[in-house]
Amino acid sequence: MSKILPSSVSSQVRSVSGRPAEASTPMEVWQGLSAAVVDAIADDWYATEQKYRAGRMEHYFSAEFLEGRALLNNLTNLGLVEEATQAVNAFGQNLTDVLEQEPDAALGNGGLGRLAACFLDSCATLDLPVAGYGILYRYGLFKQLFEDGFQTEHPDPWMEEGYPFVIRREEAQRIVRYNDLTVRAVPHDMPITGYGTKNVVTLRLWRAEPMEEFDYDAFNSQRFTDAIVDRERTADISRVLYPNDTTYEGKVLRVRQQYFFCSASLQEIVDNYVTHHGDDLSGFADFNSIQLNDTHPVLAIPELMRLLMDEHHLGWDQAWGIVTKTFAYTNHTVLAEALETWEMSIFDRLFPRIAEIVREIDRRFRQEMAERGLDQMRIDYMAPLSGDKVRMAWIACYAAYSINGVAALHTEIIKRDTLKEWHDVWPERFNNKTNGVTPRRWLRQCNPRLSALLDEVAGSDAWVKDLSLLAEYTDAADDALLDRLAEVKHANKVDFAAWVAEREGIEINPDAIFDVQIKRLHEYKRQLLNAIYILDLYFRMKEDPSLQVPPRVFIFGAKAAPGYIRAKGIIKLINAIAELVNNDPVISQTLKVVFIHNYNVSPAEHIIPAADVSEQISMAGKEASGTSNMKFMMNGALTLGTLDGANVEILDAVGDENAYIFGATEDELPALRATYNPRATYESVPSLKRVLDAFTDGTLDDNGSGWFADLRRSLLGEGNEQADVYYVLGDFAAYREAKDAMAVDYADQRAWQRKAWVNITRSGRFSSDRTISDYAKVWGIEPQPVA
Ligand code: AZC
Repeated sequence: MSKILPSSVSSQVRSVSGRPAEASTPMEVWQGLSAAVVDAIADDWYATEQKYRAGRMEHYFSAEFLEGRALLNNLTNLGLVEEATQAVNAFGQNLTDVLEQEPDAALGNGGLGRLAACFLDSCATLDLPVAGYGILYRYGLFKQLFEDGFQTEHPDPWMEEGYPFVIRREEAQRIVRYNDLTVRAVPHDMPITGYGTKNVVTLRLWRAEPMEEFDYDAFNSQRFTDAIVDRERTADISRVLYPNDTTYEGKVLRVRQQYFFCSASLQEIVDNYVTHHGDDLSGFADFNSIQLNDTHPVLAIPELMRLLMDEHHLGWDQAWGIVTKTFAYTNHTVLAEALETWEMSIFDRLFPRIAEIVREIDRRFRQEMAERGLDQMRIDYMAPLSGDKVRMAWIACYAAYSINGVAALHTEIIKRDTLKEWHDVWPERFNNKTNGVTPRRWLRQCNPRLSALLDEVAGSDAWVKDLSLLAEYTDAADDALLDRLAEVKHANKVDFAAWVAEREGIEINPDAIFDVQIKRLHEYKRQLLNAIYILDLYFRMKEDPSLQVPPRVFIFGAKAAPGYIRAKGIIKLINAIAELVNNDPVISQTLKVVFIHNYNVSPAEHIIPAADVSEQISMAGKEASGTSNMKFMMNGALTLGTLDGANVEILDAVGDENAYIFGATEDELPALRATYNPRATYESVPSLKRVLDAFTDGTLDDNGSGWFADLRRSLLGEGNEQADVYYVLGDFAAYREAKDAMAVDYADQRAWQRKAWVNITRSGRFSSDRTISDYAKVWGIEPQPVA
């Protein structure tokens, strides 16, 4: 393994700051140390790239890569943490402070984007010939602040101060043409290191740049604004992740973005094929496979058709034959709104040739299905075009050689409901790939204390590359070991309490139960159920001051989509409950509510190692998989959850006695819903009325927004709106019972630690290494270690 020399660190720092290393700021040290890491891996990265490009490769297309911070992750993977610590200590700096300078690369929204990042880590660690392709957004996911408890959104210019982990590759630029605009796609490569290997995977992020910096003539004739119009239109393409698409122009921009990175990536992949195998493209699919991470990159399908036919002169049938051996598609959600559809007029406006190809795909699809004997109604339902809409998921299902869901239950649901019609025609295309998370970032790096204990128990760090090894030690949990585990958790909680005090200004008790729900804010995830529980507990304690309640801290982290008012209402509600609870002189001795603002990858690294309870309480059938559930489990938190997504498999791994499962199951819900009356539940479940009435009776203040009344209405119904779509009130009694029982169980610390240990040691199958090994079979690739 290459080592960074301390002299190289200080000279890199000096070249960044122009001052002696001792006099450089922590930010400059971060820059210099990061540059030294890139220097250390440069040869291996190049060697990997050369090797991969010559053989069969998998290309992972994703609109999101939620990488988070890179420096510590790279140091961990390369085994350089100790050396880096000494190097910066040598000039009077402290590594922890330096690491805190790094902005998160938040080029993603949530689970889907973080999954892509975990996958690349696993591909690197397993030496698999894979590259990632996406967009270098100038602004990552918005920065969240709270003002009076309301979420406000602010830009996140994460690269503005320079970012050593992306390398601009000007020479590898491609041209992307729209009907109304031609742009340069300039690749910016991010090295993704693996643990204990020389292989370095490339994440290629495209940035849109104008053909010309500005219109010189226009500028010279003092038409200054005209001179930069095209430059700004171009920059818009890679300016932000998920621009607001509630307007037509917003949709046009999204489609432009999607085409942008698909076209640039495919041009490169096709060129690379030609370089290595000549310009007969018929063998393309022997060397290339492309995973479509949800529907955002589905435009790659007609774009590859275009490249093969128009640039390489293949006929339709031959091109389609290649395309249908190249693409695989992952579905990440059963929520209808996420199955993208676009107006055909957008395609006609931006790229008439792609529009024409999509029409032809539609025509041939209809013909093929008619020949198979499908009835007209079904054909109309499944066809890529419907009226003026293009259905991206349907195109993916038609073209893909493999279609997968992200947890066993989810895959069953897509086969049965969401994608049933496709499953009827092509059952052999469907397969499950239960998600996983990388144990490097989510255990080794974020929880050094537990890591050290595991090294000791297992006698080496081999578990970091093969998490299933830990299963051998489930029974090793004697009192001495459990004492150590308790010390680790307690120390993590003390650290976390200090972090919360500093970041949020709230004092929390490290001996309390840390009960955590961190994920995007969405009604189906039911943060509202958690909030209702807390408010109910507050009232119970007010009512009966003698009630025995162990100290508890309820921790939230969540961003709401800027246009999703009801989700923002839930944030405001939780903040209002926090006000109420944290400022009550008596109750706050026992309970605290903390809403971590601007939840992101690096806050998660602070929160998860300190958690006792992992809230995974979505309405059954709605959370495709979940991945924080896996991170918590690895770090010894117990799941409090419904039988949804990967919770089902977590329960299977740990056994009933090591998790808290409650609520209606996916197969029970239809019957329950048929007779469900939320108003009757509100009247009959003890205290529920008291809680919901507190939304609007002045107990909680929504600053006149009317949002709390809206939340109450969403649960109880009014007018035509369907009430309590996500069965919050229906599951409340079961949730309260499970959560109360859990709090009682916590008092028996020895038993609790034993459960935590079972969770840690049985988390092996939730390593993304396992997931990626499964994908590698679908992709037809083998490890290619560089010498
Ligand atoms: C998420 C799912 O909601 C989550 O359950 C899953 O774990 C994750 O993908 C990774 O598979 N979905 C998204 O983040 N986004 C979309 C569009 O589905």
